[in-house]
This record gives sequence, structure tokens and C-alpha cells, in this order.
Amino acid sequence: MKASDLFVTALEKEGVEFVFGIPGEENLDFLDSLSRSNIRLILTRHEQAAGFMAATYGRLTGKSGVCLSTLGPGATNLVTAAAYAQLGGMPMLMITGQKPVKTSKQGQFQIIDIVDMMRPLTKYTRQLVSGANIPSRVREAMRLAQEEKPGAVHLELPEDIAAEQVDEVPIPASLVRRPVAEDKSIHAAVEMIRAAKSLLLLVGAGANRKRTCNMLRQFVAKLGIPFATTQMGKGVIDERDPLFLGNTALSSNDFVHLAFEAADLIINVGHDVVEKPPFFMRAGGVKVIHVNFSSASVDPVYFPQVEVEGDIANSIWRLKENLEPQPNWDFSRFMTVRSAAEASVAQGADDDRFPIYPQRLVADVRNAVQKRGIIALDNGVYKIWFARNYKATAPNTVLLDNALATMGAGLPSAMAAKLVHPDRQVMAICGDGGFMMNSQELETAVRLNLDLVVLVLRDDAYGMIKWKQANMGLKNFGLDYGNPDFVKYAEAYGANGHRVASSEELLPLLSHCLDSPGVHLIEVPVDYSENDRILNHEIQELSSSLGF
Ligand SMILES: Cc1ncc(C[n+]2csc(CCOP(=O)(O)OP(=O)(O)O)c2C)c(N)n1
Ligand SMILES: [Mg+2]
Repeated sequence: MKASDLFVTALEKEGVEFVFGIPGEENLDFLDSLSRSNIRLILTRHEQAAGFMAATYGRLTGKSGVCLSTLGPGATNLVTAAAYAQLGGMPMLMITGQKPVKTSKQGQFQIIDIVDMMRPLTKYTRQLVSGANIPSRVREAMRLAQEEKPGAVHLELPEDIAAEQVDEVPIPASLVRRPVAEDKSIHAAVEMIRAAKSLLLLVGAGANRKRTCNMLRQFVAKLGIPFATTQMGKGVIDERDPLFLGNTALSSNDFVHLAFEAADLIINVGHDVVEKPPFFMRAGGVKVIHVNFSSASVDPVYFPQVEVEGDIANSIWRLKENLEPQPNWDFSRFMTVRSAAEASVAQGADDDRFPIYPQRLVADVRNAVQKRGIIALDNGVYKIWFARNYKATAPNTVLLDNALATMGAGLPSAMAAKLVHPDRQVMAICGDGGFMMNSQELETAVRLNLDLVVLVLRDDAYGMIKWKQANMGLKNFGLDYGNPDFVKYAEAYGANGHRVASSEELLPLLSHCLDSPGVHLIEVPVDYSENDRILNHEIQELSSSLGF
């Protein structure tokens, strides 16, 4: 058997459904093997987009997404996606080509050390130097990518190795279960929870990675403990729950932070310090129980007192079984916070000024998208508004990146979500800056016949940085640009282009596009002029006026 056939067979045995990427001449044997397999090649227009798609596939399924590029420039284009998967805890295997390793007559043409380049961005990076090693290398790469905390891995398959003849067969995955927490750590946590007065639950990214939602829902329902979410923990428990206190879209000074301040104990589930801190610990302050698959990385703002390390769903189930609601628990201040936070989130939902204000935008999107519909956000100032105001109703239905926080992933991640969940509504929400970083993938989306809505929020600027600039008291400089006519731009790709001309038009248009086949781009002019006033001042003033 040809080594590239063995490689592709090994991927098939791992359950790989898609390979996202752009082949180069160094991948042609691999491509040929792929053509005879059950795996579907998703050809993209930029390797970065292929990487974002593979990572998102991994994020949604827990199985490693796979992307492919050539050597040199193709592989360097994967770098941002590698960092995205690695920081975001998304399992992804990158396969890159290389010139022949045994003999080559091309000098150093296109050659850089890709294996080494990938080292700080991956859990595992290897060059294959013999076809016989393919089974073990592929299995090891997949094992590491998928094991908690998931991340990126890389294999380099040189041309001459791909063409070798081999006799090996793939190594099947072993039967393996995640380890569960040790009894004493559960008991320590139970004692601490019993003795606390004002305790709350914070749900972070790790809780979205595996099926923990049922256990967490039962925990909250039985014990009545209020909860908050981090940006990447949105949706694990339905945020319409009466015990929901808010999302930590901002790092401080929002209503939800008053709850953290009023708490004497935080049960912190699935959070790690890669996410922008949802709260800051300080010496002598609130106590924290860290519940996660792995131990807590200590940081100046994070040093929990007790750790419950092991499968999250199992830990939460055991905590729940060992606890009853306690008479000393008092959530009254949290409920004051909740009422104020809910009122703040509802504000502006019917604002009819135009260009559209973010609060209205979020409210309309929420009204248009079904419970299990998915929104995939790029990075810009609207991400804060969506994290804060959009009530996520099911796990992994708000795909945002609060780890690398890269621009450019909105459209590719939405496309991957649609491939994984063809039966669900999917909407990409991008700034005009982030959208243009991978807008070429509109062609891919049209070619794949995806039913997709792409919202492009147009402020003709890198709005997020403008907001920070204003907040620092600096003059407006260096962040404005022009844009293409987005309607014509969409049409040039064979997509449907729409432009919103008044705020009343948005909701019916969103519903129409979500219900119609094909790719729909909607240009939405947005007014960010109140961001600074609201996010940096008003919320802070209102929350501090609650008086605790
Ligand atoms: C790849 C990348 N480059 C730069 C940044 C820094 N950055 C964060 S948000 C932002 C502006 C985003 O502009 P846009 O997409 O138009 O969204 P807006 O905030 O205007 O709605 C920039 C430059 C980043 N996060 N990622
Ligand atoms: Mg913008």
C-alpha cells in the first residue's frame, strides 16, 4: 500500500469526515489517496480559513478537525488557526506537505522548519521520516489533540515518505475514559459549599466542551444556587433561567461583578485563565473551588483554595448527590443584582434609531434565531454586546473566541458549524474589519451550497480599537477605512446581498434570510457612538449605585 493511502485510512479509522484545506504539489499523493476515501475534501480559498473551520469542527464535535496545506507559505498561513485551536481548547490536526527528505534537487526553495514553527502553537508536532511510523504518529496526534485540554497538533508528511510502499495497518484507539475526581477533593468541596453563605456557580469554556449541561442543570435545579457564565461558557445552562446572574462580557464593573463581590464562595466550573478573567481574586477575598478536567494554572488573579480535578460532569453529579440546600445560604443580594442586570440588558432592545444601536441588534438577532440556532461571532466590539445581552439557550450555540480573540474566524466558523449541524440555523456575525479578513470564503460557502446568513456590521472602522482609544482619552486617529459595496460584493460571489435601511427592517429581513436557502449577506450599518458612554461609564455608575 502507498504510505499516503495508509495515512488516509488511518484518518478514516479515526472517524475523520472532512479535510479542510488547500493542497500544494507536495500533497498530491495524499490528495490522490483522499479521492479514493470516504473523507470529504473541503477546498478553501485561504489556509487560515481551513484551519478555523477544522478547529470549529473539533470544538463542536470533540473529534479532531483536520486541515491540510502545502509546505512553506501554505503552512505559515495555518499559524493563526493553530493558535486559535490551541488556546481555545479545540482539537485540530494540521497536515502539511514537505519537499522530499531523503534526496531533493530544489535547494532550500520554499523550505522553512515548519515542525519547529508549530512547536509553541501545538501539543505535538512531528515530521514523518518513514511510512512505517504513520499508524503510531496519527494515533498519537489524535489522542493528544482530543485529550483534555484539547488543542492543535501537527504532522508533516514529506513527498517521498507519502509515496513509499508500506505494509503497516492503522492502530485503533484504545477504550479510555476520563479520570474522575478523588473522593477527598469532592468532600472538601462539599464541606466548603455547605459552610458558605453567599455562593455562586461560574460556568466557563470547559463546561461547553463535553456533555456537562445535564449535570449542571440538575445541580442548579436541586440546590437553587445562582450562576453566571463566562463568554465561552455561554449556553451550558439556559441563560433564561431565573437563577442566571449575567455573563462576564466585561472583566469588571458590570452588575455581575457585584455578585462576585458579594459572594464568599465561587464554584468555578470549566474555567481556565486563557479566557479574559471573569473576576479577579485577591488575597483575603472570595474563596474559589476550581472544578475542571485539569488543575488550575496559578496566576496573580487566580489561585483557588480547593480543586476538584476530573471529569466535570461526574464531579458535578457527585457534588449534587452529596448536597442539600442549606439554611445558611443567602442569595438575596444576588437576586438584587439579577433584577438590575436584567433591566440593564433589556434596555435599548426597541431603540429605533438608525444606524442600528448594538442593543437593538442583539435583541433582534435573538428574536430571529431559534433555540438551537448557532451564532458565530468574529472579533469586534459587538462581541461584548452579544456576550452580555444575548441569552444563549443551548450549549455551543454562541461560538465566540475569548481565548486568542482573533479577527477573521466568524465566517469560517459559521461555515463549519453548518457542515456539522446542517439542520440548524447558522449565522455569522462579523465586523466590517473581521469579515474582510476572510471574506473570500463566501465563494466556498456558495460552492458548498450552505444555507447561511452573514451579518456584516458596518461602521467603516476598527470599532473596537476606536472604543479603547476613546476610553484612554486619546484623539480619534488611524482606525477608519472605506468598504466595498457589500451587496454587490456578495452578489459577485453568487450569494444574496441585502442592506438594512432602517431599524424596523432588520428583524423581518433576518427571519426571511434564515428561512431561505443559500448564502445571505446582510449589511447592517451600526452606530457605536454610545459604546464608550454605556460600557465604560453608565453600567459602572448604575451598578455601583446599587450600593454594595
Ligand atoms: C487578527 C487580528 N488583528 C487585530 C486584532 C485587534 N483587534 C481587535 S478588534 C479589532 C477591530 C475589529 O474591527 P471590526 O471587525 O470592524 O469590528 P468592530 O469593532 O468595528 O465592530 C482589532 C483591530 C485582532 N483581535 N485580531
Ligand atoms: Mg468595524
